[in-house]
Amino acid sequence: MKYVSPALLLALTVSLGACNSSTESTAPTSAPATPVAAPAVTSNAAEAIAVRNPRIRATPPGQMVSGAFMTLVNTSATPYALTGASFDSAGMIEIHETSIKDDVMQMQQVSQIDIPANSSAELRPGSYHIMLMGLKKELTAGTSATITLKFSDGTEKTVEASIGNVDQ
Ligand SMILES: [Cu+2]
Repeated sequence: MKYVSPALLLALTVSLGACNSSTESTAPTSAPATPVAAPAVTSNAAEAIAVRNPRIRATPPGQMVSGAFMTLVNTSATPYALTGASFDSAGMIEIHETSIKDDVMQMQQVSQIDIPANSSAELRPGSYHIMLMGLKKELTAGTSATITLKFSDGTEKTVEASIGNVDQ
């Protein structure tokens, strides 16, 4: 006849209990995993658009107009557009597109310049530019000035543009 001492029985029970408890605590939770939410789209034009090489054509004394040029790089998957700008010493600002018609170079006002998703828009002489009119002061080569860009989503971005002889 086998004899199991009560002490051993107790030890076994405790040990089993401990084992069970340990197993429970490490068992995976039966609750369904919370689906990972897609990251919120926090992008706006001011953050998504990088302004490269902003430059403004220097003006000789007495000249009241100039142009601002730059490359607008859209680093996002959302299309944006440049819809306007402000410049302290300009009385009036328009967005223009230069084109050649019947061998005559002409400028035309446009409502905006599209900056497609993951692409860029080029503002350069002979093409799109920001026309600065009614200048209240001379724009001296070698200096710089701030210009504020306005985008289609209502955000704005102020950049420091170099003033000089803009050829392209
Ligand atoms: Cu113009």
